[in-house]
Amino acid sequence: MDAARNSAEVTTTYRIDLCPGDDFYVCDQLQSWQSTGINGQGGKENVLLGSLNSSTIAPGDFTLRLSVTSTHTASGRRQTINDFHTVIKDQDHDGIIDDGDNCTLAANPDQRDTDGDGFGNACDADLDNDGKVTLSDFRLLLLVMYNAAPGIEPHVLADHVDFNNNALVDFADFYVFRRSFAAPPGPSCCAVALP
Ligand SMILES: [Ca+2]
Ligand SMILES: [Ca+2]
Ligand SMILES: [Ca+2]
Ligand SMILES: [Ca+2]
Repeated sequence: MDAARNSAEVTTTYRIDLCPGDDFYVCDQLQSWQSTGINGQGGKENVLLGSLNSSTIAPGDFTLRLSVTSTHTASGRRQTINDFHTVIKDQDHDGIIDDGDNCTLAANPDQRDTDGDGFGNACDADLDNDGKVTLSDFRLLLLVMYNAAPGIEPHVLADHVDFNNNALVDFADFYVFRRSFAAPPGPSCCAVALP
C-alpha cells in the first residue's frame, strides 16, 4: 500500500464545476455541469484551489463538484473521486442567505422590519401597506422628513421611513424610496399578511 501512495508515482489533477440546482444527482442526469475555470494540479494537503465570484452566477441555489483525478504514472490507470457541495445563494451579500433574507436584493444584515410585514425596512417603502409604493406612501414620507428615528418601541412612522437605519429620515431614505416607486415592496423571503 505504501508504494501505491507514493506521490512520485501518481499525478493528481483537480477541477471544480458548478451546476444550477441543489441536487447533484439531477445535475449529473441533465449533464448541466459548467466549468468554473478553477482547475490545476495538486496533491499536497491544504491546497487553496481558487476563488469563485458568486455574483456572476444566476440567482438560486447551485451545486459545486470537486473532481480529483489520480493517474498512476507507470500503468496510466486513473481514478476520479467527486465531492459535492450545495451552495445557498446570498444575492445581496449581506450575510443572510436568500431563503431567510427579508430583503433578498438589499443588503440589510440587521433585518429590521418596523411594521412586521416580513419586508425589511430596506426594501419596504410601502408605508401604508397597500401592496404598492405610490404617492400615498410619499405623503407619509414627507410628514416625517428630517425627523429623528429613535428605533425604539413603540415605533413611530419615522422608524419605518428610516430605510437605511441611521436614526434619521433624510435624502438617503428618499433615494431608497425613489428606487422603489411604483413597485411592490421586497422581494423578501418571507412576507406575511398583516392582520
Ligand atoms: Ca438582504
Ligand atoms: Ca416591513
Ligand atoms: Ca403603499
Ligand atoms: Ca435614514
